[in-house]
Amino acid sequence: MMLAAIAMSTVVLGVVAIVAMTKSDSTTSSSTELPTTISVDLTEFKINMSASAVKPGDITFQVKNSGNVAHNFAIPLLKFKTEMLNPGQSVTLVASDVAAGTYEIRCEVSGHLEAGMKASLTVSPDAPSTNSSMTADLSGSTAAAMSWQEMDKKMEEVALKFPAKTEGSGNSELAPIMSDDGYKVFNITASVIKWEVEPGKFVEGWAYNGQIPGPILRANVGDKVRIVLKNELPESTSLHLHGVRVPNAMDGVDPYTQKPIAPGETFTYEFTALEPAVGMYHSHHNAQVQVPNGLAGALLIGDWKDLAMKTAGSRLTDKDGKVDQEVVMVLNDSGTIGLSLNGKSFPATAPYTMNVGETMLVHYYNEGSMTHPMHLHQPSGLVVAHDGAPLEYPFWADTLNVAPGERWTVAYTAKDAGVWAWHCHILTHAETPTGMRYMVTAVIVADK
Ligand SMILES: [Cu+2]
Repeated sequence: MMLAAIAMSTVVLGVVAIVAMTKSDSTTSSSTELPTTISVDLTEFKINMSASAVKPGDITFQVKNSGNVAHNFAIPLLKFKTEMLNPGQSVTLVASDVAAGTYEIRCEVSGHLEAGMKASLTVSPDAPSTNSSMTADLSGSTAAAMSWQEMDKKMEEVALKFPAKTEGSGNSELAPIMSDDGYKVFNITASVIKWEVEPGKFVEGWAYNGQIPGPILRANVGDKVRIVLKNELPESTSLHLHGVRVPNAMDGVDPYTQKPIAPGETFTYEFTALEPAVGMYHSHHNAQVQVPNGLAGALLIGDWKDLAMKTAGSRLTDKDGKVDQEVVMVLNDSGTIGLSLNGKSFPATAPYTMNVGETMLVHYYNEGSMTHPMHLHQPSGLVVAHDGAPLEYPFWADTLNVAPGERWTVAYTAKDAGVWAWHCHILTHAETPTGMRYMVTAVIVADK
């Protein structure tokens, strides 16, 4: 993996984005400069910046709206601006190759400039070193304060912590209770919990049965399934069975197919599993908040170990023609959980173990808001199903784009022993100047 030059904080609620900006015409490019980061706080009616003078080059603006109404952050001379940010929302933007000069900054909401939301940024080779503009709270953005030796040391420290122990883990299999009327019953409670995303970093997670992702539910084709959802959240919710064939009344789309499940209430979803599925269950109410905050899990219908091998035919070099383990990997990038694999950020992600000749079946689930090209370094992957439909023509991929809402099922057969990195290949989702972070884990292959 390469070093990512720009790191971003994902602790914040709301959207996190990185947008490359257009450059100004001037020539004072400074590719050798270390990255400059300026924290910007928007309130009524002020723009506070952690630095007002910086050296020319790329400038990362970490903009937060701490006010009570919508604001944006604009540098008209550079044709540079953020989207409108709602209260509490943050965004990270990069202005590339900013030349020396004085730049006026403003909020573009009508009347806000006049009310005081303006500032000035001086870009000059004589500006103090970028160190002074660094802020302490931003994960991994302290590069400019470090020598390369310190950087190497920090990277090693993080790497050696893997796999770091944290409280809580998601994806445990929930055994159903058989009802008298022949249903497999899954009892699920949605509530807000403290969730340790990475060592020592606790966030407000929204969880099914205290887990992020929620417990894995399994059924066979032909089973009658009942999911009883109790809402202990501070707001209403509903549950959508994404990629699962259900009657319309069980689709979980309030207010159309049901009323919202109010706090304290319980709703029962019932259906017969008619077809194999690599399904998701997730909130469909205020979902842009509830899902990335953690309200999502896997619902697997059918024997996917068998289906995958039948689909693969003779393409895999597996030693006995059987899948040895089946795992679910839920990708996320926003909400309180942020960039993560199965609710955890490196080094708290769980590693996987295999022996040479064994096959691991992975169901990638994207419950986030961005596409993630997932890349496994060594074992070769045969993509066998998309969104729960076995492929007519399985194909090989070592890097696979998983878009929001998609599920891809990949069979990996281990060929060579070693510790093989497994990560999202948008490198700001995997690395920071202080080491690997976020969407990174490893497959440990033993030569047996
Ligand atoms: Cu990614």
